[in-house]
Parts: sequence; C-alpha cells; structure tokens
Amino acid sequence: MNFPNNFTWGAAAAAYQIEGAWNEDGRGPSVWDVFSQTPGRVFENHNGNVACDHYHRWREDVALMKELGIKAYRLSLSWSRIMPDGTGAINEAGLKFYDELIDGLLAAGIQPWVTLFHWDMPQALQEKGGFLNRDMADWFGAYATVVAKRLGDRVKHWMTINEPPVIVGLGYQEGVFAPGLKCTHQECLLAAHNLLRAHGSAVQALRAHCVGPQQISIAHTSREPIPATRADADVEAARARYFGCVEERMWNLAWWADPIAFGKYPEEGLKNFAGKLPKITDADMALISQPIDYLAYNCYSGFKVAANDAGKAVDVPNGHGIGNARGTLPWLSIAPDAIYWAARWQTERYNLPIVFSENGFCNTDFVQLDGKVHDPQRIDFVTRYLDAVSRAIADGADVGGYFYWSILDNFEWAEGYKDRFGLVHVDYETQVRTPKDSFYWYRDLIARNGALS
Ligand code: GBH
Repeated sequence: MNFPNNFTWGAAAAAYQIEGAWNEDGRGPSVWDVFSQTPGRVFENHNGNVACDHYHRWREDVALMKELGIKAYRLSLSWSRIMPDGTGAINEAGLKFYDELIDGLLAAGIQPWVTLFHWDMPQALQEKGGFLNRDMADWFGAYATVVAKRLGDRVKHWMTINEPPVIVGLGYQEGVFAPGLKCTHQECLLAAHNLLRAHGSAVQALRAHCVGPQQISIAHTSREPIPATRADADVEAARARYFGCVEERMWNLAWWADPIAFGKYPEEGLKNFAGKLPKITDADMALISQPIDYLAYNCYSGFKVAANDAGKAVDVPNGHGIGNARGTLPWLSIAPDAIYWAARWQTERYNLPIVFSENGFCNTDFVQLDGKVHDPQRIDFVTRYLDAVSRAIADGADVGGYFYWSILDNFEWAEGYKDRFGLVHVDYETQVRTPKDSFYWYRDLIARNGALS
C-alpha cells in the first residue's frame, strides 16, 4: 500500500457518543438526551449521560492518541454545551472545555479537526422546529461565529455538519434517530434545504472569524453501489445509481453535494421531486455554494450492482461484499470496493481533495483472559479498505487522509453500547481503557506511512 508523504492519519469520535457529563457545568439538553432518555428508543434504554466520561477523562484519552501516533483527531462540539439554548447566552464552561482540549491535542502534536454539529441539536431549537425552521441558518451561523472567535486561532480544519442524510433521513423521515419525527418527503426536502443553508452560513462565519487560512468541508455519506465487474456497462450503471436522485429516502448523494459544489440542485431530482420542493431562491443557492476546500466523506459498506439490458443498475443477489461477513450492525458488510469507487467518482465529479472522515468496523470486542483485546477482524477490515484507498490513489483519486471510526468504543446511537467500533476498548462499569490489538497495529502502520511491512 502506498500513500502520499503528507497523508493525514487520524481517528474520530463525536461529542454525544463519548463525552457524558450531559447536565454538568451548564450544558443544555440536546435532542439525543431527550431521545435516549425516552424509554423504548435506544437498545436496552442506554443513553449518553456518562458514555466514556471523556469530559472528565480527556487528558488520558489524548495521551492514548499520542501513543497511537495519529496526526489528526476528528472531534465534534456539543452545541448545547456552548450555547445551552442554541441561541443567545454563551456557557463559558463549555467553551473552556474545548479550549483546553484543543490545547492538549496541539501539545501532543495532534491537529484538531472540528465538526460543528454531529447530530446533537439543542433541544430548545428542536422545539422551534429544528431544520424545519428557516431561521436555522441564522442560529447555526451565530453558533459558528462564537466557536470561530474562541477556537479559530488554533483550529485549521473544519466540518460543518455530519452526514445530512442520516439527520434528515433517519431523524426526520424514519424517526429511528433523534428527534424521532416521521415527516413527509416534502417536509424532508424543506429540512434538507434549511440544513444546506445552515451549512453555508457556518462556512461564512468560519471564514470571517478564524485566523489564517482554513480548510472547511461538510461530512457527506451515502449508500454505495459497487459495480459487479469492471465492464463499462456495470461501472456506468453503478455511477449513475450513486449520483442519481430518485429515492424518497434521503440517500441521494448528489442532492446534498451538488448544491454546495455547483450552486444548483441536480436536474434529475428537481424533476422527480417536483411539486414537493420548498421555495428555493438564488440567494439561498449563493449561500449554500460558498466554496469549500475539500470533501469529507464517511464510508463504511456497499452493495454490488450490475447493468441490466437497459443499462440500469440492479442489485446483485447477496452482493454485499466479502462473503457473508459483517460487523455486529447488520448494515456493516465488508465491501472495500465501496471506498475505492467513492474516491474515484467523487474526485471526478467534484474535483476537490477527499478525506475519508470515517471508516471502521464494529464487533463484540472484550478483554480476554490475557488482559488483551484480540480483534483480528478489525485489522483485516481496515487493511482491505486502506488497500482500496491506495488503489484508488494509484488510479487518480485525490485522497488526502483517513480517519478511523472510532478512537474509543462509544455510544452507538440507537444501538446503545452493544456495538464496539473503538481502537480502544472501554469498560463502561469502570471506565478502564484497554488498547485493542488493532490500536498497536494502526500505530505501527502510521509509523510506516501505510506500508504493510
Ligand atoms: C456514522 O454513521 C456516524 O457518523 C457515527 O456517529 C457512527 O457512530 C458511525 O457511523 C457508526 O455507525 O443501507 O439504508 O440501511 C454511519 C451512518 C447510516 C451508515 C445508515 C449505514 C445504513 C443505511 N450509517 N447506513 S441503509
């Protein structure tokens, strides 16, 4: 495997999944507090009240990151820790937490890559409609301004929002994630538009208030069609499916990424969703299409498709990747070609450098009798995906970095603590951290800049 010399080796996490301290030092509630504290929403009614207690143990966690040798750590900020009501009053204790964390990371030689919003909307703003409210762009811009003024002298890499289709698709449409709504497709298209406007407003705020040049993006994700063979027809069909805008579910990547890159929604979606679209003004599109500096993309799994006689992509039966192997989450098939094609196709379409802001494997890891956590499947998974990234780079894709999800086992949203993605095992009774075999493997791989031996 070959990677450029300046390749960014990283690991990631998100505020609600690790911090805990949900009601300490002035933090306001977020939609995920309300959702997970409502019985029946999350696996065995787990919640993020304590999580990995990272709020209190961040020094220990940064020491582990330093030992791992990552160049960058992707974290997210809890909006309601910084602004308990989402707007207005600022909670100094919340800002101070991130201020110190960022200094700690920099002192350890680790660049902080900050995501402004990873799903934990302040509950006070959800009560005003959340992304259904057109004022979201102003609220999010004001929050981004507060953050930029405090952290923007040291943070150089930003993502505005994590995974729009999960927020709107799973949170507003299917209701399986917070805020647990079951909106119509029409309402979801409105939420999507307001989300994109909020993104644009945050980009403006970061540009205006950070010191020095910034690298700004938004973390996209999608479902990944993989061409069943290298035949042109299969590749074209899979690509058309990837960028197509036909689904009423929210996984149409181009619907999210094209407006930012090109200042307009894809024609195919405008046609298919006609009659359900919100009012879209030129000023909206100008706001949404503020230039960004790179593409961040979260890539986990995929499904094989082949072209039928009409050239359309049809699913290949059982085409989920490497045999029937999966992580403990049913959607997590092992499909390294997903990351290969995502890298190539996004480079071609958007002509920006790509950073894989998440990729990882979950299992039922546990501390074995020898005191270690043996996780060969995770090592195999990451090897296969990095090999695919390396092949994509050789074939012309512009990939600048890779962030393993996640540094720690953590609160896996509606799945609670059952599925473990970490390089570091967390005992949720004692909060003891145990680096897994994959931690040491990744450490050595980083030291060799990705060469296998
Ligand atoms: C990421 O989301 C999140 O950013 C992170 O917080 C989370 O912990 C991590 O992944 C692990 O889950 O094929 O229709 O069933 C991943 C988003 C959304 C990817 C659902 C898989 C399956 C869609 N996932 N998707 S479907």
